[in-house]
Amino acid sequence: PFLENVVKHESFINGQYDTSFIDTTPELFLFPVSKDRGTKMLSYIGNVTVNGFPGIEKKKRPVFDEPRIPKVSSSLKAERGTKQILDEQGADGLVKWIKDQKQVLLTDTTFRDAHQSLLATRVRTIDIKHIAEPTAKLLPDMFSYEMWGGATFDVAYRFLKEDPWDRLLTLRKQIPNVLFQMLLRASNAVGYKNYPDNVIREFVEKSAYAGIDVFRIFDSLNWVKGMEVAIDAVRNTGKIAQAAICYTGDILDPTRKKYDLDYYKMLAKELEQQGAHILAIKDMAGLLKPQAAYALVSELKETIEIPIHLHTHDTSGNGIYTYAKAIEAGVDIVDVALSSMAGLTSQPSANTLYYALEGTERRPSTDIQALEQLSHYWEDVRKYYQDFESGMMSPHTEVYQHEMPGGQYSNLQQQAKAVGLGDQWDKVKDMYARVNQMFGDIVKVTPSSKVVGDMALYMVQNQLTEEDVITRGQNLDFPDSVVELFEGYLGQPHGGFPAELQKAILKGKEPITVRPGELLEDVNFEAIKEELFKELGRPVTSFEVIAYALYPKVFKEYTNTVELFGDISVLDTPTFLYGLRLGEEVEIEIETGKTLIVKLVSIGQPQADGTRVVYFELNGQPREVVIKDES
Ligand code: 3PY
Ligand code: ZN
Repeated sequence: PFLENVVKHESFINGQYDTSFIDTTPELFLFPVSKDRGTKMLSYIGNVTVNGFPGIEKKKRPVFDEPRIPKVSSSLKAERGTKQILDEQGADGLVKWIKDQKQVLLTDTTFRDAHQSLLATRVRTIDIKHIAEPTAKLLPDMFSYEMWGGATFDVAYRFLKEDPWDRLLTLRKQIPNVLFQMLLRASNAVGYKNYPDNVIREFVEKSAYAGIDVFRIFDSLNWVKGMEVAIDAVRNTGKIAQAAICYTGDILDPTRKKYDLDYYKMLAKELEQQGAHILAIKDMAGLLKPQAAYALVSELKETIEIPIHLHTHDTSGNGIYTYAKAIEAGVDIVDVALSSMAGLTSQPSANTLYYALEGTERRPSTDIQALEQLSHYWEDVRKYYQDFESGMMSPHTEVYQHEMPGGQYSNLQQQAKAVGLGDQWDKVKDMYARVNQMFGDIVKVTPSSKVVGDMALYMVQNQLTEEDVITRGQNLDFPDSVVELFEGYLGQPHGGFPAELQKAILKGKEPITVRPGELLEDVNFEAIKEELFKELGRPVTSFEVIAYALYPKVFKEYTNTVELFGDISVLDTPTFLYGLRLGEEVEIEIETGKTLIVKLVSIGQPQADGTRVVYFELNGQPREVVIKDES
């Protein structure tokens, strides 16, 4: 069946393949399966119906409306866009094109940061897939879609039990015209710690191969040395290296001198010299106030030649005003989300910005009706994920005090709930700000923000003060992430670590000051491949090898789940999260042209061994599965 798959593959037939074709084309390994896929699927549905979905309160499946998918003719071809400019004119051609634009260009973050920030990154591939083609056709003039990276990579394996590479490969097929952008945490890749250099290089290469065009690279401490390998790796692929300065503090506040205009100008200059094609200002918490945005963008425009791309979060409610001022100062590109997925901890709304710029020559050429139609779809789909909403209902100017990144807010809140601190969320936010000061006022963005969050949870949980940490440090068992930060394994913060605190946390251990990648041994990909081959009993793709190199435990748990339940990414989201109501029926397309019709008939009483029999109809035939009742 393998050879059959190869010769039938579209890229093979069209001659679009090279030596990595087999390695990087996972669908070649999709053979007809012998195990009963139907039974596995019923086990999953039975299980989630009886026990609920991990991390959210168990409840009866709510009733949802069918999402409104805009009607776009299937014979209409997606217009040529920025993807064609990059492919035909290369990175320098694209940069020149950006500079020639009068309008402000837009990156749509709906597929990544918007849901990372509003819905704890839980949006599944199937919901993006259903709107991908209409999006390509309705919004061909976006600069890029940010659709991968950041937390989406591990969340896909960890919680959604789906393969993030599939998302990238599938969407790339459906969106051929607009650049795909990802968020890359430099030496931390899409993880929470520094990885060996060869892992970073391999990950970048495979991501580029699978479809990423623009890599937004940042270091969580703004340590340029930590970004060198990633920038170089991206440049080697011929794709766009967009290097970011992470914005923290407040350049307008004369009492906060640590991160002033000169600091950001110096960073921007260094990144340009490192080979960045575009500079990003990554305002991950939404701290950049309107006048500060004007000052920062104006000064950077004088300092560097490369285009500037601004990213913010609308947490404070000032997002559109900040963008308006940055646009006035000449920013080239800004990040927005479709309005139903915008605002609050997400990006400012594309729709709103369009109207805000009416009457100016910088208004984007985007079709406002298209933005509205696509927004309807997301308004409906967002309801599926209601249990992952943060509960923030209105602008939250407190962010200027706690400085928590938008992408972290709903995730840390989930973490707090998980350790029983759900009702002490105000305390956790306050402690987050105090920990930042204790750490010497550091840049807070993944993973440094996670360390601050871990420490804040730890201190609230154990009722510790800053003083306790210093005086009782020798006897405290600090979270691993905190120790690693102070050991220097996330790099070096601007101004160094506070010495006394570092001593208390390291308990005599010597910190490192070199780039962690210089000390970490290369990963042996061949050995991983062999190990996985033995374990999974099937050929392994290089996508899977790199996923394992980044997240061994998470990847294995994912493959175990697939073993148990099959490919559950094909389930519609209501069924995936809530199972079925009694008498309810769903259609599940397990592969093109192969559909299962599943009806939940009844759920048996709990038995002495803690199990229940769940009765279904599968394609009209009665079937039953035994489920362990976890309640
Ligand atoms: C991430 O690294 O995931 C972020 O979104 C940081 O802002
Ligand atoms: Zn962000």
